[in-house]
Amino acid sequence: MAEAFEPKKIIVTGGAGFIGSNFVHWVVDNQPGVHVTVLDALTYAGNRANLDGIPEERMTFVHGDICDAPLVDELFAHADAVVHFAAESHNDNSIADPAPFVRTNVEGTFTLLEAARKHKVRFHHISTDEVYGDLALDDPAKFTEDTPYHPSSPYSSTKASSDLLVRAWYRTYGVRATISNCSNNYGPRQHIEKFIPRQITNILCGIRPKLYGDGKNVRDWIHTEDHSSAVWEILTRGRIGETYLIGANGERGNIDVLRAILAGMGKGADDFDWVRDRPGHDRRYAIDATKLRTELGWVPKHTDFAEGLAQTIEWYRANPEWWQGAKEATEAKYAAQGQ
Ligand code: NAD
Ligand code: TDX
Repeated sequence: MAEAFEPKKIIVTGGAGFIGSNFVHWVVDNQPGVHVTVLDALTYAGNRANLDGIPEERMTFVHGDICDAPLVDELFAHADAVVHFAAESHNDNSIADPAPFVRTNVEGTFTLLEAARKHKVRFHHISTDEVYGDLALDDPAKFTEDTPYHPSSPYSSTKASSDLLVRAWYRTYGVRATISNCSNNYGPRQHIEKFIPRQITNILCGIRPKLYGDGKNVRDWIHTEDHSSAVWEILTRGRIGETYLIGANGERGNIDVLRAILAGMGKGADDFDWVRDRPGHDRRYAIDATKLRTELGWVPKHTDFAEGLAQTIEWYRANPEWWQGAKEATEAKYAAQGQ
């Protein structure tokens, strides 16, 4: 039977980013007795405005780095639990410049684990299905918790490294830790460097969408709100020392996702450019979330991808001030890479 845990004071690292901010809003909306302290360095991917509207008494925002050991130590002295989202998160950036990925994803996780060990703070680590490498397009298999680690990119190898640190700190020091490895998220407030928002904002700017390689790569899409509810279940009812895969049976080819965006925005099926492939590009990800569903009874709410995508398109259309400032530099960076 899963152990019950009722945290009252949680630290959310990376809470000003895409998934972290959606998680903070979810906690504030769904868990009335919980206070959240966000620790975020506000890198290019973090945005304080992502947390607008949250009442002051529910959240404290700390502008700081997860590698800052004295700061982390001070915050952990007053917390029951940490949910660790902070990371460098974009594969293409990791190929161009891996150094910040090693620092934040590996050293940052190490710094947090040391503080969790000292202050006996419950630790939930947010990771990715990319640690398992990729599957062939014609392979009926999906990733499970027993799939061997086989990361491909600098990004996914640093995430795999951080997972291994968490496992060691659980086994050696008894840190009360869990890990979740989730598939590709979509929804509001995702940085426009990522696939879905890049194409939506390209169309809104009159730029043609860009598809890598042959466009047949498959990603397993999950709405970020479903990721949030799954993380809460694991934090509060998951078994200590365990890993849970999070996914919602959302496998789709990139070209199919792009064509759905084009159709949803009144464009033709071929109104896009083929561009240079990502080096080492993973072919397919697919999650078997049986453990999470059967052990914790979790079910996703956003199972209609067309509806979730339409809402996401609408969010970018309605919030141009959120993304316009970053558009030119993001596209210039891609153009320099032939993408
Ligand atoms: P993001 O890039 O949108 O946000 C990352 C946040 O972390 C930003 O707010 C940034 O300011 C902060 N940050 C970065 N370095 C920091 C540091 N050194 N100290 C403190 N804060 C720092 O990322 P995301 O897409 O929201 O991903 C969040 C987490 O979820 C990551 O751990 C990622 O590996 C994981 N994940 C993402 C996906 C996905 O589809 N995006 C899927 C599975 C897992
Ligand atoms: O312009 C593009 N054209 C394109 O074809 C971009 C930006 C991407 N792609 C392709 C590459 C991937 O096959 O689309 C797919 C999705 O790309 P990303 O949004 O960069 O996501 P991915 O590399 O799959 O990684 C994401 O999911 C797992 C997150 O960024 C990671 O943080 C998470 O761990």
